[in-house]
Amino acid sequence: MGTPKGSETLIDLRSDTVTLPTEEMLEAIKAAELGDDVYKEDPTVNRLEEMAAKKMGKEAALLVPSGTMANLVSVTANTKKGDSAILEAECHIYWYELGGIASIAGVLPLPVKGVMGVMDPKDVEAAIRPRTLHSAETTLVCIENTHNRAGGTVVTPRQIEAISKVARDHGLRLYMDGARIFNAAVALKVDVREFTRHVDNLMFCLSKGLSCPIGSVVVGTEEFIEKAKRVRKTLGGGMRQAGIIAAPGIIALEKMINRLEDDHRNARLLAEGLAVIDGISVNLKTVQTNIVMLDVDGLGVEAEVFVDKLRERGVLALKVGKTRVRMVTHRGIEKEDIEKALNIIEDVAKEIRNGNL
Ligand code: TLP
Repeated sequence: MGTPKGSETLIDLRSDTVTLPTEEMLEAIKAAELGDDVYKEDPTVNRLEEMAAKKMGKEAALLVPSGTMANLVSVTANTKKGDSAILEAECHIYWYELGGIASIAGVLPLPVKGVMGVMDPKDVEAAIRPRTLHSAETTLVCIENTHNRAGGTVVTPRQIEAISKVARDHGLRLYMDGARIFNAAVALKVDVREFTRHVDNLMFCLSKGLSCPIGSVVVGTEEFIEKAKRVRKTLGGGMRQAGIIAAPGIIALEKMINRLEDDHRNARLLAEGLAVIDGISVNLKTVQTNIVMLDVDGLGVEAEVFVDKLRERGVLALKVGKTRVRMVTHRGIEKEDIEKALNIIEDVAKEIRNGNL
């Protein structure tokens, strides 16, 4: 792996998780009123949880340290050991979370292939395993919104409603990994509750496009959150003066949502620029929010080689498959950075095409 030249000019498109807190967030951390959250005595955490529940149109919420823990806590609290859960075959829970729902929650994942991250309700129905002497009873369906590996695609409120109908008809719960749910809401220009009303519970991340340093929030009924809190404690996620995490979270919910539109605009600009570079292919239909997936197969190299070459020139991207690369826009990446990145990518592609490896 090469060393980037002039680190001050790095354009980091690996993820929106690399965003740093704003000055206002750092001030809010300093000023936060604190208490012991395990005793429910941190006023800043309590305020964030109330705000989050209200914003999502649910009864209660719970702050957890990460999106991965939020998913594990939620799947565990929605199921019992030996149950099965239907999830989209490329979803984060299935791909990136070390199989925690199997190894810790004791849940059998039943992957269902979707189109652009969206499962067909008929396929969901067909995957349900009944309670018999032989099968792991299905009790949960999980959706991901926006869908990361599909390229930040939006599962529309209508599509959620259709899946929720199947879930309801069969007595299953519906959970949403809404790590980037505000990107979905901003993309469709609708209130986030349009996405949450048909799910039983969900999580969203503060630490991605919303720019917080740490934190995700699980949201659902009072009863579910009580259960989730016990699971969080079991996993070692009971935090003490967690107001220092909640304080920037409050600012994120108040001020950082609408600006996601800038990230979407930049992602579009990036995707359209990439799509016309010889040897790089992009499915523009999937570019709906702040994620761009590109394939470098046409250049005759693997993603790793391409990503390393970009890194040497100061552009950071993520390998997500043999020839697939992901780029994500976020606060701190401006239109000029996209233009600069495109020039560099075009140069690198040309070098590779000329056999200059
Ligand atoms: N995703 C990360 C990586 O793990 C790939 C990223 O850079 O996108 N759900 C979804 C849909 C996610 O994209 C992520 C993070 C998580 C859950 C987990 O969140 P964290 O990283 O806070 O555990």
